[in-house]
Amino acid sequence: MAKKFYITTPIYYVNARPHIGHAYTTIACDAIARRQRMLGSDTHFLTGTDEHGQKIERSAAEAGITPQELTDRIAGEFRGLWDRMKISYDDFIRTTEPRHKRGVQEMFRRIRDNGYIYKGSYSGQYCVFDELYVDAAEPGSPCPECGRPTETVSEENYFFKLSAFEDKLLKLYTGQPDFIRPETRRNEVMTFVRSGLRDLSISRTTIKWGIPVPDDPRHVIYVWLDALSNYCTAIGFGSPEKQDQQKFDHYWPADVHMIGKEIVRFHCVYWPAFLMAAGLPLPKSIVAHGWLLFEESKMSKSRGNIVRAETVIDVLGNDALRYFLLREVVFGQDGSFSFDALVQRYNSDLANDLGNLASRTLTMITRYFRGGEVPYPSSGGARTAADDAIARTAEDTIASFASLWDDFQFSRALEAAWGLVGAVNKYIVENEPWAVAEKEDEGSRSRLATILYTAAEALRIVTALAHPAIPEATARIWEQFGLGAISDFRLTDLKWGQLQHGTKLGKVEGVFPRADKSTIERMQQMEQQRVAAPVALAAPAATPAPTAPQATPAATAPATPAATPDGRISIEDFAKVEMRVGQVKAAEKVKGADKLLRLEVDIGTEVRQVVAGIAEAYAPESLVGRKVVLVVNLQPRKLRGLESNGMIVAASVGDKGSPVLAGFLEDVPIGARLK
Ligand code: ME8
Repeated sequence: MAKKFYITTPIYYVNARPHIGHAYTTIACDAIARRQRMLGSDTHFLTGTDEHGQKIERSAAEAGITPQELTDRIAGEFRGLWDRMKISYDDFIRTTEPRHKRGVQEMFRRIRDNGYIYKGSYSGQYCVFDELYVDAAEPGSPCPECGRPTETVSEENYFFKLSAFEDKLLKLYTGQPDFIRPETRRNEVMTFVRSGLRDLSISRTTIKWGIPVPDDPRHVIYVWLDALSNYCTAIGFGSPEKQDQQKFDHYWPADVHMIGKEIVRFHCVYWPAFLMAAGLPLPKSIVAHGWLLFEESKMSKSRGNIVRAETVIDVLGNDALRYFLLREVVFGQDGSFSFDALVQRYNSDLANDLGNLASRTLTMITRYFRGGEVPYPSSGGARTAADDAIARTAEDTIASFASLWDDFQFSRALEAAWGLVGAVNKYIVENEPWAVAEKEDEGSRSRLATILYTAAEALRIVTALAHPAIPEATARIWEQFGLGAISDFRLTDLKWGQLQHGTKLGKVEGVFPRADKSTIERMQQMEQQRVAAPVALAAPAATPAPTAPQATPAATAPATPAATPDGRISIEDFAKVEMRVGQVKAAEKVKGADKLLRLEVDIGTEVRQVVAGIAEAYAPESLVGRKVVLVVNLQPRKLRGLESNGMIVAASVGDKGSPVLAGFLEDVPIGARLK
């Protein structure tokens, strides 16, 4: 029976749109899952979205929509992006689905029935951003994870007896050293647990947007118990159906939970403790990678320094993004993203090294051998030590690639594979098959056959190894080899000499067109346009651009972009937005909302009530009499029970996106339209 392999990404919060930080984890899992499938494992790859909790509730309120509307919209964006990126997930779980709710309640029940839940009262600090209870902190103290001020919560809660698991957890970390990877994270976790664990509040009464505690619906279940349980609920935990239970028994425990380093504590301390308390087996390993940095700090929505995956995949294709992230970032450590480094890596490793090897090897076989068939290598006089050296390097590469990849060292595994690419390119240059091809004698024909067979066989091996990392280009090279669908190939069989002579090549085409300076400019422009025109969460989701085109042959210009992938719109589209000059007649704070002001704005034909999120930047009295720009034809929406009829236009400035109102240097009449 095939070995089962179950791998998960974190489920991403729906308070922000996906960026390449999220794509990084998802790509790493996708690459691992693809290799497992090629090894013949019965693979299950889960991803999804985390949709409950105070953070989501607040993001929805700020956007003036219901939590359900927000979660539907952003979950759709995550899923849509993974589909465009051809992520091979087997299941996508949303924590608002009934199958999840049922499973989380069952998890709670089991932990309670086993005696690990009691009722108590919590009075202390809570970080809404990290959804984290902060022990031994003063009111207003910063969150130890993100530094934001914590909020004081005082409520009756259900508590989880986390303190009962200190010894068991330490035993787990020492007895199963691979449970937390890499080692540095394991050491941090052990230090944290050794310093003592306090019981954990696992319910809230002040939040509505969550899963009710079974038999006590005044409480909703703490968002991290809810979220972590997804790894079980998605594969059938808590379902009354027999086949779901069988599925759970089959796939659980997970082989790999892949996460970013900031959520190690939740996965390596809380999660195994919850599972032990529920009497369930523990995952085999939790693998934490570092952060993707952009402009020297962690790429994140709150810092406003994100890069969208769409920009890269529209311009350079999926493989370019995947290869860059897996090759450039040393897994486990932080790594920097930049458009320059991306294009440099793409040109050197993909367009030059692999792209050239593939196109010249396959083109020469088509040109020099009748019917474009793979020639038969000589075992006799036409064979040289250089041919054998390539065969040996290829065999060594297969072995080292496997051990590095299995150890999550993607960068070094790819480096090893590209070592083979480099060796074969050098071998071709040194053996000059184009010169040998000019001679017609039998010895030269045999030498030519040997050189090109050697190059082609090495190329086939690199293609199979690199497939999980760059699936699209490798699938095309495989087809050009005349070998059919690469996904049907079993990596377990991979060895030197499998390429059959007489294999008829397919049509040979370049796979990685070279990128030039304008490629970087195009990507930068696309990102600048996005920053200049941030789309509020409340706006309808943008229509996703069509899937990135296949890269065009090397001879042509860089991949043609999909229809308006740079986000340009027609003048007709712009004309739909009616912006007018208005004058603020009255302004006041909205009760209970730190960020909102209620304004009355005269737009010439009428006075509009507008609720705007500018209270932290403008005192209400400073606005009266001021001329502002108002989008007047937006559908009205309700914020904190007040109808808002229009949107004030402001620049979003700095890390926090502070609003700065648009205005005019000259005097402009009230009601004038902006065009
Ligand atoms: O934490 N670099 O969700 P989240 C690398 N819902 N990886 C990054 C990244 C960056 N700059 N930014 C995000 C949550 N990630 C919880 C998880 S799981 C039961 C619940 C990736 O939307 C990385 O995997 O904040 C990180 O752990 C995850 O996205 C955080 O996603």
